[in-house]
Amino acid sequence: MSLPAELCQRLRAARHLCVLTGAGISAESGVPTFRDHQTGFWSRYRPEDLATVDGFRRDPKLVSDWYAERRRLCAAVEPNPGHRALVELERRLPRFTLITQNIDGLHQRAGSRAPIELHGSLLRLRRLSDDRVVTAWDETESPPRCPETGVLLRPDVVWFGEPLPAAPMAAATAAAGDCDLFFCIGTSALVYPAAGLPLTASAAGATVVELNPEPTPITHLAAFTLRGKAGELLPALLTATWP
Ligand code: BV8
Repeated sequence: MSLPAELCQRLRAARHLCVLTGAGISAESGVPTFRDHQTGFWSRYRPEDLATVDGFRRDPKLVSDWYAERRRLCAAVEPNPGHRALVELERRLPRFTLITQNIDGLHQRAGSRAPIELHGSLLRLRRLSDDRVVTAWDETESPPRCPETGVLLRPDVVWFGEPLPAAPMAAATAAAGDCDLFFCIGTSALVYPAAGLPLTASAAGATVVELNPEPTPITHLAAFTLRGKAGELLPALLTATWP
C-alpha cells in the first residue's frame, strides 16, 4: 500500500494530532456501522427512530432491548488493528487527542487513555429521574430499572435532538482548534455538531486527512484522502512513518 511520503513526514513532525472516529473504525471488529442495514430483527427499525427520546418514550422496552443487543454484540468482539494503531500513535506523538462518536467502548479496550466520548457510552445507563449514571443493573429486566430506587433507566448516550455533553464537546472543539494534524476516520460526517469538527480544524490551519473507503461531505477539506479500511490503513501508515 503506497502512502504519501509528505503525509508520513507531517505525521512524524506533528505537534498535536487530533483524531475523530466514527462507526467505520469498529466495522472490522464486526460492529455494524450506524448506517449499515441492521441485520435480523433490527432490520425493521431505523436507528434514527430508535435513538431518540420519543422512540424511548413510545417503547422503552424496544429501545432498551436494542441497546442491550448492541452491548452484547460489542462485548463479544475485540478491538481491531485500527484501534490499536491509534494507541501506538498516542504513545509516539507529543500530543494526541482522540474524539469518538462511537459508544462501543472499543477504543478504551484497545488501550486509548482518555477518548472524548461525544455521544456517550453503551456501557452506562442513567436514571430518567435525575440523570445519575448507573454502571450495574439487572440485565434480565427490560426496560432496566435502578437497583436502588426502581426508577426507569435509559442508555447514557446522546439521542438525536439532544444536546451533546458540554465538557466533552468543549474539549473536542478546543483540540480541533489547536491541532496541526486532524485525522477523520470512519465517519460519514453527516451528524452534527461532531461533523463540524473537521471544519474547525481546517479553519484553524490544521492539515485534515480522511481515512474512509467512501467520499464524505468533508472530503473537500482533506489535504490527503486515504481510501480504504482503517484497520489496514492505520497500521500501514505507522509502518511507513516509523519504518
Ligand atoms: C443536536 C448515539 C441540538 C446514539 C448518535 C432536528 C432536530 C434536532 C437536531 C437536528 C435536527 N436535524 C438535524 C439535527 C442535528 C442532528 C443531526 O446532525 N442529524 C443528522 C442525521 C442530519 N444532530 C443531533 O441531533 C445532535 N444533537 O444537534 O442537538 C440541540 C442543542 C441544544 C438543545 C437541544 C438540542 C445529536 C447527534 C447524536 C446522535 N447520536 N449516536 C446511538 O448510537 O444509538 S449519532 C450516530 O450517527 C452515531 O453515534 C454516529 O456518531 C453518528 C454518525 O455515524 P458514523 O459514526 O459516521 O457512522 P455511519 O454509519 O454514518 O458511517 C460509517 C462510515 O464509516 C461510512 O462513511 C463508511 O464509509 C465508513 N467505513 C465503513 N467501514 C470502514 C469505514 N471507514 C474506515 N474503515 C472501515 N473498515
